[in-house]
Amino acid sequence: MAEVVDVRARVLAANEEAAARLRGRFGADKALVLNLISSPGSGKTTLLEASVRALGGRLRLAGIEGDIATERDADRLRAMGIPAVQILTGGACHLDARQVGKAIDGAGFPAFDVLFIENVGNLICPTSYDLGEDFKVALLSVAEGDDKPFKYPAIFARAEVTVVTKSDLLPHVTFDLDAVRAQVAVLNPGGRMVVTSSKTGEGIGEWCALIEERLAAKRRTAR
Ligand SMILES: Nc1nc2c(ncn2[C@@H]2O[C@H](COP(=O)(O)OP(=O)(O)OP(=O)(O)O)[C@@H](O)[C@H]2O)c(=O)[nH]1
Ligand SMILES: [Mg+2]
Repeated sequence: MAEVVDVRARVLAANEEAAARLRGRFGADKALVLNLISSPGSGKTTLLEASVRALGGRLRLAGIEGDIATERDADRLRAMGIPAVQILTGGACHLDARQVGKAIDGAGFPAFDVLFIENVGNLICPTSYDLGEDFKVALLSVAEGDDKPFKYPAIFARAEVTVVTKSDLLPHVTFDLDAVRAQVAVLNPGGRMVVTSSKTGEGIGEWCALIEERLAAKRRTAR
């Protein structure tokens, strides 16, 4: 058991080093990097498509898509006109910083202002792996149940932003937005919550404004 703990600690330490190198690189480029984490099907790629529609004319965007299999999500972003690369983990339930570094080196992306990293769909293992991002984003769709922040506390505590997705479905499901807001406030007192629907556009303006504010702040402070 002690050996398992030791190996895990070493893996995480190596990841931290790779993440620190990436963070230095993103800082030098003054590029904002988001790490999106949620259960499968919560609406990560659809939110990115809506974000590209809203921000694409003003900002240079790029995407890294993490999945077990298929190029589908990277294809969806490329179809929106932004450069995107797919990382296939072949079974691993999260992305790590070395994979992200290799993907960027191999992709030959043109310079970007904002890089979206969509992690493998899963609320648990991606939480521990720093990808050099500026902040993590936890997505929770209204179809998943309003008890999830307290059931999966690590991600909602670490994500600077919680995006509730699929708000257009609220009339059809039992989901108490205030209960979710209260759980997120307990887990992450400084965190923000944005309620969105990529279908109706609700909250997309607020979400994109948040990205633009964070990018502007990074440009002011990054050296
Ligand atoms: N009604 C509604 N459906 C949505 C919304 N956003 C996404 N969906 C649907 O939810 C399904 C999953 O969306 P994706 O964006 O592929 O979800 P994902 O989180 O990227 O999924 P994985 O990459 O497999 O983890 C699709 O059928 C979308 O059309 C929304 O705002 N409202
Ligand atoms: Mg996706």
